[in-house]
Amino acid sequence: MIEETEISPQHPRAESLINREKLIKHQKLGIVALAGLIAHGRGEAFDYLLGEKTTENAFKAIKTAAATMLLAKHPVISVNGNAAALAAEDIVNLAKVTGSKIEVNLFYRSLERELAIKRLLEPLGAKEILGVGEAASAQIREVCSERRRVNPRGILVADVVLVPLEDGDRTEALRKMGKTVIAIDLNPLSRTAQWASITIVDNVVRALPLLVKEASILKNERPEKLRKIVSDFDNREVLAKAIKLINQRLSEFSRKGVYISEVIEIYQNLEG
Ligand code: PTJ
Repeated sequence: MIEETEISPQHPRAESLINREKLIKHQKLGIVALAGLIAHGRGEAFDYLLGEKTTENAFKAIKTAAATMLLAKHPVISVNGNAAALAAEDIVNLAKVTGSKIEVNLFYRSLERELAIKRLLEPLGAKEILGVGEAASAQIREVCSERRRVNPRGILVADVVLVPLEDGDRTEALRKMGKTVIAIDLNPLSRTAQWASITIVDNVVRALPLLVKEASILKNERPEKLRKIVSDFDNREVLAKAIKLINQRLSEFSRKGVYISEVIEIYQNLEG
């Protein structure tokens, strides 16, 4: 029996605390790596700086990602512990809408964790989960971690790979193999964010449902329209805007001293 801390919906940071509890629960269930909790904390810090909402800039990347997945021949959604814990249902729905395969690919690889993720996704309607155990029989030599082990019918032959939040060097290797990589990463400065073809600088919790929605809308559009969305997209601009947003917000708050509006009001009343 896994004990869960009850979060009051009245708590000003209820949503953030609920997501944190999800991570803790799924860590105890053997789905999230211990380091996944640290990774989540890093994400939370960037989310704070970005304003904890999907920006117009992120939405542009989401729309382009949806169009890219719909145009792809072999799209694959790569799933790790954190993504499974935070957005299992959205991952399965996205796979259905875009005709993508789902492949488990872990940094802290163990058969137990792969099976636990498979058991989480299958009851939600996932048809086939690639990358579990011996099925990940191919290797991407350029990748320096256990993430190098991939399925020969999945990531190895994919033309488009979606990587919701992850570490380091794999995106670079996949790009160098000629694949289009869509990353969801709250840190616009991370190697993954910088190397991706399309970087969605947003929380997977907000970005994935929007990606499912956009893909459902765009599914009925003609390929020319989808191709136009993709060709109009500039990832460097998206990254620059995300960094600029953090910069602007920090400059503004450093000028005011505080950023919570109620606190500003109290200070102003005291001054008045
Ligand atoms: O499940 P495994 O074994 O594959 O391991 C997964 C983790 C996440 C532990 C592993 O990939 C890792 O160590 O990742 P990093 O290096 O901590 O990088 C995670 C990145 O995701 C950081 O740039 C975070 O800012 C970002 N991030 C964390 N939570 C979220 C996020 N981005 C979007 N949404 C989030 N909820």
